[in-house]
Amino acid sequence: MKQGGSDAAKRAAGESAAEAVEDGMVVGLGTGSTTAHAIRAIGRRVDAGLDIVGVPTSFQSRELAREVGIPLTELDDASVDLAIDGADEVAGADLIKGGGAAHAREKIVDASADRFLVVADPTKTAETLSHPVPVEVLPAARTTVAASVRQTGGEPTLRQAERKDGPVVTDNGNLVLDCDFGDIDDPAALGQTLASLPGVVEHGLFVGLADEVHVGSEDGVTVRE
Ligand code: ABF
Repeated sequence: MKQGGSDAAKRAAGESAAEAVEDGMVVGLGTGSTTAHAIRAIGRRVDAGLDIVGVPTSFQSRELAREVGIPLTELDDASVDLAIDGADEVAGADLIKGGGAAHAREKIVDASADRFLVVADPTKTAETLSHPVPVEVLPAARTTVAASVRQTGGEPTLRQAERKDGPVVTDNGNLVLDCDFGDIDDPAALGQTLASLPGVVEHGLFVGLADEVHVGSEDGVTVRE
């Protein structure tokens, strides 16, 4: 995951997106350190009387939302007006996500939202996507999916836990292959190929999904539509 951005830049992006939240909304709460700033800012607004409910995208975002007092619901019970989420790389409206291994739930929530705001620092922006694509796989499909990824020109790596005591296991009980394809000239086609592989639960290409990208910096925020 690209992590070069400063906390001030992440905070600027997160707080900018949090301003788009309005009374009565159902808000998708993404994952990661940039979105965490948005969740905290929304929590402060809830303290001040904002009436919203959140739909978390991960265990991590659920815990933070609870901590800052945002009432929560499930996607089964609500339709999302606005989602705010981070990214590992952004090129136009296309994203690569999944550095936090939460991209399956993130995609369900972000894609269902009427409006999806991406929050990022300048280290995440690119002309062409080239970050390795996280692919969540059923444990039994790890080897077959890795072979298919190699056949399509990618280099898969099974994501290991930070303590190197085993693989990362997602909130859904699956594994993650980080698949390096170099420059991705046609993200939509690659996304379709990955989605068609038996045993793939979800991949981290979010093609054309971003409605707005809030890019924070030490000096302020640029909003790209
Ligand atoms: C989640 O967190 C992921 O989809 C993305 O990989 C990551 C971004 O985290 P951060 O804001 O900490 O860079 O949104």
